[in-house]
Order: sequence, then C-alpha cells, then structure tokens
Amino acid sequence: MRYGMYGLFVLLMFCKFYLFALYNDLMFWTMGAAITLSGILVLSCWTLLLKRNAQAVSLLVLNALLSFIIFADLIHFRYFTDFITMAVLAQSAQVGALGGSVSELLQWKDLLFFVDLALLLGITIYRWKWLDLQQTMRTRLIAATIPLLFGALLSYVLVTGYISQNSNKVFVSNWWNVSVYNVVGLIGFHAFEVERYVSEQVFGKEGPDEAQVAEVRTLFAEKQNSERVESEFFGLAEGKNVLVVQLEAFQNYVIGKKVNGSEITPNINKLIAGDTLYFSQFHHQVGQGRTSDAEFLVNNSLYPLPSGSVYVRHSANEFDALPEILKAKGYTTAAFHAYEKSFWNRQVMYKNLQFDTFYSIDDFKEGERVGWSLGDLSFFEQTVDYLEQKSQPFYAFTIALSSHHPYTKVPERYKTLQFGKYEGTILADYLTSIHYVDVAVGELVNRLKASGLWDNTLVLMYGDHDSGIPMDAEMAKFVGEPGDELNLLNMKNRVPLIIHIPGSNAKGTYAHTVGMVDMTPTMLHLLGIEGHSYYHLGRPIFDMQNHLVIFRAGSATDGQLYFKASIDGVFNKGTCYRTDTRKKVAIDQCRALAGEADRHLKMSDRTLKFDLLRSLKRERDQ
Ligand code: GP9
Ligand code: MN
Repeated sequence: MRYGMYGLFVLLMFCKFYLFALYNDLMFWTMGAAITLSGILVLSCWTLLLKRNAQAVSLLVLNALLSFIIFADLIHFRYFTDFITMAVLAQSAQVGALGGSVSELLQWKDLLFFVDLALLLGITIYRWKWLDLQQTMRTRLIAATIPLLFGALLSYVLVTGYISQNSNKVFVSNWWNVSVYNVVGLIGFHAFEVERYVSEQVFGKEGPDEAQVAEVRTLFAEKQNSERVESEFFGLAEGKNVLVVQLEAFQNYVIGKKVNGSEITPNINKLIAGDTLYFSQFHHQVGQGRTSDAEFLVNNSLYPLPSGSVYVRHSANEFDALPEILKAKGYTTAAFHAYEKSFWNRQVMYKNLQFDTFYSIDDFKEGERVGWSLGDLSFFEQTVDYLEQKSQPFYAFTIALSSHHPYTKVPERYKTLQFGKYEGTILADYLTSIHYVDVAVGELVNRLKASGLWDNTLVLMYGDHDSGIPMDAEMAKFVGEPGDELNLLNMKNRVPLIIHIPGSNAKGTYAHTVGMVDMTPTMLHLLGIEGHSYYHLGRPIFDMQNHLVIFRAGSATDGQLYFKASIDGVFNKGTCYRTDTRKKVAIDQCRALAGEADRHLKMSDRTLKFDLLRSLKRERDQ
C-alpha cells in the first residue's frame, strides 16, 4: 500500500506538471517529461523512509506544497510570461502589481491542481486506524534509495547530455527563464534559480571593506568631475521629448556604403546628410547580456557584467537610471519592444529603472512578421501612434528586433540588393535585413515628421551590438572597409550613433572615439541637466575629444592606442596597436590603458555586486 500511495503521488504530480506546461503552451514531451519525472522522484524519495501513516501525511503535504508552487507559477506566467523568481519575491512591488488582477487570471480548469488533495486526505484519514505494517528500516532504505538514484542519474544524464550537445550558455547567460525551463523543467528551474540567488545574494555578499568602497567612490568622483563639459550643445534640447531608437545588430560599416552600386542604407544616409549629428567612432560595449547590456549601458552608464546580464542578475539593485532621473524632472517614461515581455527579465528591470509603461508584444496589433517577431516597420508605426497619445515631455526607449541573427526572414519585396559572389551567404542575408531596417527607420522619421514630434523630440539612434558574422579582409573590402587586422577587429565593435536635436541645425560627422557608456551623460548634457552628481561612468561626448572606450573582455581604446586583451586575461599575452599607423607596437605601450580598463570594469562590477549605489545615492540625497 505504501508503494501504491507513492506511485499515486508520482503520477499525480507528473500530471500537474504536464498540465502546467499544457496550459501555458510550454514544451514538455521527451526531455521535459523525463526531467520532470526525475525531479519528482528526487524530491519525494525520502517519504519512503517513513512509516506508513507518516508517509501518507508527508506525501499529502508535499503534494499540497508543490501544487501551490505550480499554481502560483501558473498565475504568474499567465500575466508575465515568466516564472516566479527570488528577485520577484524580493521585489514586493512586482507582486503588488499583480495583486488587483489575480482574480481575473483564475480559471475554473485550475481546480484540477487541487481536486486530488481532498480525495487523498480522505484516504489518509480512512486508513489511519489500520495497523502499520512492520517493515524494517533496511527495506525502507532500499525502497527510498531506488527513486533517489534513478532520479538523480536521469537528471544528470539529461542535463550533461544537453550541455555537451549545445553548451552551458543557457545557464550562464540566462537570457530567458523559459529557455532554462525547457532544459531542466519547472522543479529544475526553481532549484537553479534559488541556488544562484542564494549564492549571489546571501553568500556572495561578504565585503566589501571600507577600502574597496573608497576605491569605487574615487572613480565616481573622477567621473563626476569630468562630467563638467563646457559645450555649445549643453541644454540645446532642454525640456524636449527624448526618443531612443536601438537597432538590432546594426553595425557601422553599412553606413554610406554600396553593394553592386546600391546603397545599403539610403534612408539613414539621407538622415546623416541632413540635420543630424553622426558619430562614426561610436563603440558598443556589450557582454553576454547582448541587447539587454546595450540597454543597460545606455540607460545607466555602468558596464555590463563579465557573465550573464545585469537585467537578470541584479534587477533588484538601485541605479542612477536615466528614466528615473527624467521622471523626477516631470517626464513620462515608456519602453517599447515587440517581443515577449519576460525576455531578458525586462518587465522586472524596467519597473526598477522607472519606466512607467512597457509596451511589449502584447500591446502591438498583428502586422507583417520579420525575423523573430513583428517587423520593425509596423513596430515603429504603432510606436509613433502610442507616442502621439503620450503626455509630454516623454522619454521613450524603443528596441527594434528585425535584424536579429540569423537574418533570413526578410519578406521578398525588400530583397533588392545584389551580392554577386556573396549571394546566398550570411553576409548577404545580414545586409538584406539591414536594408529592411533602413526602410523602417525611413518610415519612422516620416511618421515623426508628419505627427509634428520630429520638431520637439531629441532622437538618438544606434546599433546595439555586432552582427556575430566573422569578417575576413575580402568581406571587409566588399563592404568598402580596409581589411587590416586592427580594422577587422574594430569593425565588430563599431555601431552607428545618430543624434537629431530638434530646433537646431546642428549637423555633421564627428570622428572622435566614444562609447555606449557615454550615452546617459550625453543625453543629460543635451537636456541641460547637470550630470555631475550622478553615479555614472561615462562622460558627455560633446567635449569633442577621444574617450576611453572599454570592452567587457578587458580590451580598450583611447583613440590613439587599441589594446586587445588575450582570452586568459594575461596582460603580456595581449596585443597593442597604434590607431594612426594601424600597426602593432610593444605591449608595454598599452599598459596604462589596460590598467585603466581593468580598474573601471572592476569598480563597475563591485558596484553591481554589492548594490553600492543604494548607499551612495542615500548619502547624496540626504
Ligand atoms: C529579444 C532581443 C534579443 O528581446 O533582445 O536580442 P539579443 O539579446 O539576442 O541580441
Ligand atoms: Mn541584440
């Protein structure tokens, strides 16, 4: 009978996890089913050690507990397309946000998660009077060990099999909780997430000591001093709306270039030739957090993490974020991205950064699909419709997506470029999708002009990161770029930055070295907001001087030198180039540059790891 109860428990729980996947349209069969079964066995095997009545009660309690967790995840998922995480539990505001709508999220079919409990309670009470069968502890030990070993081994084989076939990126970068769930199931996801949270937030918290905090303070103080840039651009866009347009994988080398006689980006080229500023030596600085790192850099002026995304790992931290700063100055803030709202943990992070509203895929009408989701053309059109309704001034942060790897899903009518011998290659697909995005940008600008927004909105447009396409000298030549070693290296890091300042005829191309970390201070500068009390690691780009640009892997450039860090981070194994001759020079010449890069990254990491802005901001605001 005790095995009967155990078997019944395993079956019931398996069905509930299956229902959870079914209700939420998530993957389950094969990998999901096997990993779920192994999880249930490991979690419950200990009950076989108990005497019969104690076992029945334990199974009942365990069932109730797991059912409650599945149910809570179910409700949360219906609303947020995400599972409950420790960070969400820690951020009571999130739970509060759902508060009002919980009753609307409940459905009658959810009762299926609980009907068995009443029945099992009945059976347990009914059997209570029966004599406990005497089983030796030894028999019980063997009975409990079997599901434990089987379950543990099964999970081990499944997860290590997955990692060796793919990689462990899904756990390290952790771009989407649903992707982790697809590998390890719901029990596995919570085990993974709780372990990471506890090791980072509970055990990883010792320190920093006073000296370490002092080092962080010193760096911020240096930056705050260098924020005081005198320029004719200060306050040029004071009181105006701000629209940031982040374009997916949009590299700088396509700007102004032709393939077989046709411009790749005719609309953007026209924009650059008109009343906009174009920064040709603007660098992305993202790490594993890719799009989310670009968003983070641009809105917070801190560096991304050495592994994973700040959006996922530190979404509960305190930041000196641009939306928060602008909100305090009376701005309405909104983020727009036509994709799942839980991807990169955006909906949690956006609340924290103080975006009032997040328009995700749920808020966009159906339209032409390109790549992963709604095409940028329709995305921009609908975004402008929303912007027209916004109270002003607004800060709108928009993230386009159509030019996402693998660049293959562009509708036929945009496939007008000819690629000669590169026809059919990933480079051709990439340039075609960029060409489509250019059409979308052209339409965005038309709409902004037609709605009158163009004349009272500061618009900043840039690419989020590289395309991931390895370029050789011949490919570089094909897109009109020099094929030397340094340029091939740096082509990857350069994305375009275009700024439209309303009501001014500021224009021209600027070729000093700048980076994403400079964006928040730059926007504050244009808006006429003194930036020197904020905790940012960038500086306004209107000093018209080369800036220190640091890449996450420890490479860096100051406009004169370019230091390429080695994979293992050993300084002497790195490479040092001069940017004017584009030739390698003795590694020692890059020592100071590499040291500064290392210091900035370390201080930024420390700030994030220990949530130092919480106390620094408190001291400042007192
Ligand atoms: C999807 C988008 C993905 O929301 O952010 O882009 P990626 O991070 O893979 O570049
Ligand atoms: Mn991206």
